[in-house]
Order: sequence, then structure tokens, then C-alpha cells
Amino acid sequence: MAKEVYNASSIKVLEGLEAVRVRPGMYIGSTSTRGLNHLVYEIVDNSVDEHLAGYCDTIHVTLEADGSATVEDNGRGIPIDMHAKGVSAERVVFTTLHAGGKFDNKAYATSGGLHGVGSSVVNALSSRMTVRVKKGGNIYEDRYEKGKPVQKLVDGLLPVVGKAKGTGTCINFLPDDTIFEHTRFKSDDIKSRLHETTYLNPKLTIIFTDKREGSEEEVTFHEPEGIGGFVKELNKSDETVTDVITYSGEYEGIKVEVAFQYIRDFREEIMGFCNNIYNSEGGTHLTGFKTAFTAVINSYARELGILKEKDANYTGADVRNGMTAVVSIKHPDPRFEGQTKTKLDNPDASRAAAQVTQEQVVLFFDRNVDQLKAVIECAERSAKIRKSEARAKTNMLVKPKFSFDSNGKLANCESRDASKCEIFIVEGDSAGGSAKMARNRMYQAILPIRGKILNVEKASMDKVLANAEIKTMINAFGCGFSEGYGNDFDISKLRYDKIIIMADADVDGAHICTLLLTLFFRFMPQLITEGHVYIAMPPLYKAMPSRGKEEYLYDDEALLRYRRKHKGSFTLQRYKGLGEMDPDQLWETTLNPETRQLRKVEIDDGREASDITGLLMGPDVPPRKQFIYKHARDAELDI
Ligand code: TTJ
Repeated sequence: MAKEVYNASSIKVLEGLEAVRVRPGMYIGSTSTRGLNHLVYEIVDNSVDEHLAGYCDTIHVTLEADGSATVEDNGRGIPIDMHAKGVSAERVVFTTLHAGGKFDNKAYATSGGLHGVGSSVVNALSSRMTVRVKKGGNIYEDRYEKGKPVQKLVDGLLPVVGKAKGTGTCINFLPDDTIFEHTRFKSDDIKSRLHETTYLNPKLTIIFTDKREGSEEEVTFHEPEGIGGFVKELNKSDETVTDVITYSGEYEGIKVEVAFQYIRDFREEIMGFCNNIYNSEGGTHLTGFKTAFTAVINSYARELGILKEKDANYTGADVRNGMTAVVSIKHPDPRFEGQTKTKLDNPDASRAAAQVTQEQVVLFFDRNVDQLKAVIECAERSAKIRKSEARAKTNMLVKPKFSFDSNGKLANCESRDASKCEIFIVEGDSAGGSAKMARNRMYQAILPIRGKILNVEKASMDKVLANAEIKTMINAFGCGFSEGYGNDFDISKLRYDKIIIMADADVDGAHICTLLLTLFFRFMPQLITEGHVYIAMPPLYKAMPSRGKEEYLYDDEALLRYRRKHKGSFTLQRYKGLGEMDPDQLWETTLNPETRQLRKVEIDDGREASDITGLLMGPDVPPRKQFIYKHARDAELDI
């Protein structure tokens, strides 16, 4: 190995990259598939920055047959000349850890914050990496293994390995299988992220190629309509009630671009981007946009006499009812806060988004009153429902005539030690009956509910709340409920550590799951965020071999495994529903904490939820729904 690797500054560098290998999660979030895909984004974002600088219009992203990934652009090429440290500048880029300096390094002032400086991290986490730079008719090459340079330099500079026309950078890397749990990139996630990148950069083309055996494909992403096209795509399977409306402007050196459209559904999906990077926790750009938009719509509604003097203003949520929007800003010095550092924090971003919105939206609606009226109709529908929900809630709170167990269906447990208690919400009376017989009476409560009673349209949550079984459930939990966080809800009063939804693995079961999760998420979100909600996973099959022990199989994969492993003959019983199990079986497979399988309902950040849902449902579901569908679908697929 070349000597120069071991001079003083290099040793410091290697210690830096070693730190990345020791705690990879600190640098790429996780070592799951998500962290793995992140490696690709870290590299691609460098080429996108080169595009933003005006020098690159095409990026090739290739998942190679050998499991590595290649990113190639036609930019100016990473600088390869001698750096102050006595080696090629390229080597400095790939071996210097920028962490810590990420947010205040002016050299990266136009980058999105978390990206653009991660190439050394990717290097450190790759068992091998090859860098090729095309410049001045030559191809220069450098190579690394686990972040350490293995290419011999020529007087500190990269060797020429071939001739080339044009300029550009090409990186190939193989993720280290001793670091990552899995090393198979997930092409659907990568494709959707690359697609998103082309919406945000309408002059950029990204060509994605999968060369891995069995999943070969090539897709070209190019979206000349920009974020307007993005909104159109998000709404492609919805009934729209306005056009896609786009505007842009600049204020205090911050560029603001917005596209929005309303659909005929009770949902809101607003995505914020800063310097092309998605901010899953939102931030000041969204706050500014929302505040200004709400004010504009309220003042129009009064002007048009739709809101009378005695009427209260529409709330922000009313005004955004049915809105799909993308807010994309370019900021010279973005700052981030929040748990995952994905919440934009710059106060001037709020001012810029508000200013541009206030100006441009008024300009547009003044000339397009039909579009304005469609928006106000959406706000009006939301306000109506909001008021009826408030009424339903007051009714519940002032007349708690239902007792702890209003209709006698709850079979409560004996213990009052909440940390040990569980409540099973069971679909169907017959499964409920079996569960009551099978349970551990000390710690397990059973509440049967009937599916069809719950079958209420999503808009009429007040009806759901009026439902006796749901009342019983809310009373049983003991912590009240409230829209959003805070006020009436008190998690410390929760009577059960685990709330376990037990439903059949069919469409009705998934529907019940969806409704319950909707209800929890909307009125008792802390049940979910604090990890109290679970979905029971009863087995799909029981395999009974002619000799040997019978075995419960929880999914089709388990069945396949069983078939492969088990050569002799066996009888297979398929459970169509919980009702088919006798109490003993139900205890063993679903209730007994020692043997059962539970899926904990967890909240991912918006991005992950949207990725997964994108796969299953198409990218047209807002975050809350995404979350709910995700779990309901999981239930449908896996229970
Ligand atoms: C920097 O300023 C001088 C001209 O080149 C600029 C530059 O860095 N260009 C550049 C970097 N283009 N492409 C990259 C790049 C591409 C990949 C795939 C990965 C990395 C780390 C950088």
C-alpha cells in the first residue's frame, strides 16, 4: 500500500472514518435497508449539486449484478488536482469526515444540510469503492477498501487508467456486509426518491438501471413540469376540484416555489423541500406558507360574504382540507432542528414563503374566482364536520351515562396494575366468546366488537364516537380522548399497558384495523406514539404431520419453509377466521404471552411511511392515512 496513506493527517482521517464504521447509525440513520439505500442518495446528491451549479444534466444510477451501485454524472468531475494536504483533492473528499461541520461549512452552503458531504461516510461503509473522474481527455481512478485508499498514487496524484471524451464523475461502491443487516438495495424506494429528485429539478434526467438477476429494468426519470407535475402525480387517482396552481418568487435572497391542488377528499398532504431535500418534519417554510394561505382564504371568504360577521374564521386545517401541496425553497444557509434534523428552522424561510404566497396567491385568485370558490367549498365542508365533531365530543363528555362497561360486553381483567394488564379488542362475538374463555383473567381483558357497526364513512367520525362499543372502549382505556395532543387526554390514566387488536386476516379484519387505528391516531395519538397499540397475529395454518409435533404457521412464507423442511405427509388446516379456533388454540396461538406473536404499531417518519405506502397504494395518500393504511395493509398481508 502506498506510503503516503500513513502520514499524520491521514491517520487522523482514518480514525475519523473508523468512527463511522463503529457507529454507522449516527451518520446514516440506521443499518437497515433504509440506511443502505441512503448510501445511494448520499452519492447521487453530489451529482444533483453539480446540476444545481449548472454543469450536469444527466445522472445514471445503476444497481449492478454484483450487488454494488454505480452513480455516474456528466458534471465537471470531482477536482483531482493537488490539495493542500499533499494528496489529490479527490482523496480528501472521500477520506475526510465532514460530520459536525455539516451545518456550518460555507463550502456546502447551497446543499440541503444532511447531504453533499456524505461521500466519505459511504466510502467508510463500503467494502470497496472505485472513483473515476473524466477530465481533459483522460480517466483518472482511485480505489478504496472500507474507506482506506488502496490505489497507488503517482506523486500524490491519481493515475490515468484510460481515455475519455467529455467530463464527469463515476462512483461504484459495494456496501459492507459486515455493517449492514441486508445489502440488497430496495429498488422501489430508490426509484421513488430519484423520481422525486427529477420533479424538483425539471431540467435533470436520471436514468435508473437495475442489472440484478431477476429484477432487470431501466427507467428514465425526467419531469419538465417540475413540482406542478409532482402534485399532479400525487393526485392522479383522486377526483380533483381545482387545477394544479403553481407560483414562485424570491424574498430576501430565498427562492420560493409552490404547487398546490385540491381534491374532493378529507385530507391534506403538504411536502416541504429545502435545497431539494425533503423535510419530513416540515419546518418554517411550511409554517409561512400555511399562515399566509389561511389568512388569504379567510379574507376572501369574508369579502365574498361566505363567512358572515358572526362566523369564526376557518381554521388552518379547514383551509387545507383536500389540499395537496409541494413547497420548495432554496436557502443559502439552511438550519435544521427536530429529532431527525429534518425540520427547517430558519425564520427567514417562513417570512419568504409567507410573503411570496400572500402576493402570488392573491394575484391568481383575483383572476380565477372559480378556483377560489372551489377552495372555499373545501374549507366549508371541513368546518361543518369539525363543528359536528365538537358537538359529538361535548355530548360524550357532559353525559357520560354509559358506565365503565355500558353494554356488558367488556370482560375486564382483575388486576388494576396497568403495567401488567392487556386489553384485546376482538372482532366478532364468537371469537370474543372463545377469547373470554381462553384468557388469563388476572391480566387480560376482552372487548368484542362487531365489524359492521364500525363500518362508518371516514368523514363521519362523530358517528363513530357515538357508537356504543367505541364508547365502551374509550371508557375502558380510561384516559379520555381529544383531537390531537394534550387537553382532555391523559395517558397516565391508561388502564392497560397493551391494547391489542385481534381481527381476522381478511378484508373486513383489515378494515376494522384501519378504523381502530384511525380512531386512535386521531383522538388518542399517544397510545400509538408511546407504543401501547399492538396487532395480534393469529396463525394462518396448522400443520399436522403424520408423525411429530403439530405446528402453527403464521404466514405463507412459514408454510413454504415448512413444506421445504418437512418431507413426510402432513395435513394442513387453514384458519379462515379467529372464530374457527377453540379456546385452547386461541390461548396458545394468540393470547399466551409466551407463544403468541404481536406486531407493535409504530410511527415511522413521514418519508418511510410514504415509501412503503407508495409501494402498496400509489403515492397518493396523506401521512396520517399512509400510516394507517400501512398498518392495515401489513395486517392484511401478514397476519
Ligand atoms: C467542484 O468544483 C470544481 C468542479 O467540480 C465540482 C464537483 O465537485 N463536481 C462534481 C462532484 N460533480 N460530480 C461530483 C460527484 C459525483 C458523484 C457521483 C459523487 C461525488 C462524491 C461527487
